[in-house]
Amino acid sequence: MRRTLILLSAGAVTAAAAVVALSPSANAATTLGAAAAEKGRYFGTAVAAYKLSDAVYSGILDREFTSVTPENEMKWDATEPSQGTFSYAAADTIVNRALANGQKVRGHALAWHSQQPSWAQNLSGAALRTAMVNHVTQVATHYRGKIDSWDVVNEAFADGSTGARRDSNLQRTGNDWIEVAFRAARAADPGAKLCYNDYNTDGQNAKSNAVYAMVQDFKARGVPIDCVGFQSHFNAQSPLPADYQANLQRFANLGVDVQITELDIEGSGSAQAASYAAVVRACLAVTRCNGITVWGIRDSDSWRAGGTPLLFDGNGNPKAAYTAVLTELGGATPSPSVSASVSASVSPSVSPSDPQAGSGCAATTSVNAWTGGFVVTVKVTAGAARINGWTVAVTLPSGSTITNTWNATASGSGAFTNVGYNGGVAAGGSTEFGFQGTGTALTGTPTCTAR
Ligand code: G2I
Repeated sequence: MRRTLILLSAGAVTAAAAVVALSPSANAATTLGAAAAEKGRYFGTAVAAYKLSDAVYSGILDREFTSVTPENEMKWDATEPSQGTFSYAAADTIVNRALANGQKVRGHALAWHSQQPSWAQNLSGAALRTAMVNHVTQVATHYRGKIDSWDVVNEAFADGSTGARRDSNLQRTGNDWIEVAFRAARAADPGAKLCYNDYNTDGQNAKSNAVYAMVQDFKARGVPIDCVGFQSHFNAQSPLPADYQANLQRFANLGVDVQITELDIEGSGSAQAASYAAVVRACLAVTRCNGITVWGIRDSDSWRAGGTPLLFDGNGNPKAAYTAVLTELGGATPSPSVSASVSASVSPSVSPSDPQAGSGCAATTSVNAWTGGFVVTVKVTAGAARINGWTVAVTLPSGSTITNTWNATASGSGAFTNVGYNGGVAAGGSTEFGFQGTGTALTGTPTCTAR
C-alpha cells in the first residue's frame, strides 16, 4: 500500500511522497505476530501450561505471538495417562486461553514413538493399533474446531542415509500406521489441517527424500494430508542448510502447506540473528509457508536452555535475533521518538475492590523488574456498573521510559487507553494490558478512569 501511495503521489505532491519515504517504519508493525500477519502468516511459540502464571512469560506471549503449540500437554502420556482415561486439563488451559486471545493453535502430537504412556509402550500388534486409532480419534474429537493444524504423526523416519522408517512399536504394527492415523484424524476433525512433522528434514537428504516420497504417495492415493512441519532445531552440529528454502518449496510443490514448527537456533549475537533472518526469508519466499513457530519464548524456557537458542533472553528482553526476525518480517522496533518519558509524581492508591468514587474502574499492577528494565501487567477491573472504555494513568520514576505497550494505546504521558476489543468490561469484570520499559519500574498504584 505504501508503495502505491508513493507512486500515486510522485507526480502531484512531491513533498508528501518525501515525507513517506523519509519515515519508512512509521507504520511498520512492532510485534512478531503483527508483522507476520501483514505477510499473511502466523508467528507462534511453544507454550508450557505451568508457565502461564508468570507475568513476563504471558506478557510476551500475548504481545508477540499469534499461534501457540502446547509443548508437552497434548502428547499421549499427558492426554491418556491410563488407557481409556483422558486428561485434558493442562492442554485445555492453553487452548482456551489462546482462542480467547485470538491466537491459532497447533496441536502436537497425536501419534509419536516418544512420550507414550507406559501402558501403550507395553502394547504391540493389533492391540496397539486399536489403541492408537482410538487415541487419535478421541483427542482430535475433543479439540474439534479449535485446532488450526495438527501434527498427526511426529518423527516417524530414521536419521541417516537409509531413508527407512524409524523402528518403533507403532511401526511394528504395520507400515500403514501413518495413513491410518491421518484418516482417523480427518474423520474426527475435518476442519483441521493435518501435518506430518519431523526434524533433520530441513534440507534435502535421505530422510527428507523419504518423507517427500511418502507425501507424494499420500497425495496420489488420496490419503488426507495437508501440511508438512519442519522442526528446524539448529546448532553447530546441525546448522541451517543452504537449500532450506528449496526444500520447503519442493514439498509445497506437492500440493501441501509447509510450516516451520519448532524453530530454535543455538548461538548468540549477530551470527544467531543472521540464521534466524534467513529462516524467515525462506518462509516468506515460499507462498505455501503458512507460519513459523519458535520452540519457546525465553532462552530459559528452552528444552536446551544452555544453547540460548530463542528470541528473548532469560529476563524476557528481546535479543538481536528478535530484532532480525522482526525486521525480516517487515516490522520495526518502536522508534525512540514515540517512546513515552514519564515524570515522577505521586498518585492516589486504588484497589480493585474499592473503585475510586465516580471513576467506575480500578487498576492494579504486577511488576517484573530487573536491573535497567521492567515489564508491568495492569489489571483493569470495572466497578458496580459496566464500563465502555478506560484510561489508566501510571507514575514512573523520572528517567524511566516506556518502550512497548500491548492491549492498550500509550498516550505518551503515562496514560494508557483501551484498544478496540477490550474497552467494554462487565460490572466486576476485568481485562489486562501491559507495558515494557527501561529504567526503574513504577511506584505507587495507577489511577483508572472509565467512560
Ligand atoms: O526435543 C525437542 C522437541 C523435538 N520435537 C518434538 C517435540 O515434542 C520435542 O519437544 C520436547 C519438549 O520441548 C521437552 O519439554 O519434547 C521433550 C520430550 O521428548 C520434552 O521434555 C520432557 C522431558 O523429557 C520430561 O522429563 C518432562 O517431564 O518434558 C517433560 C515435561 O516438562
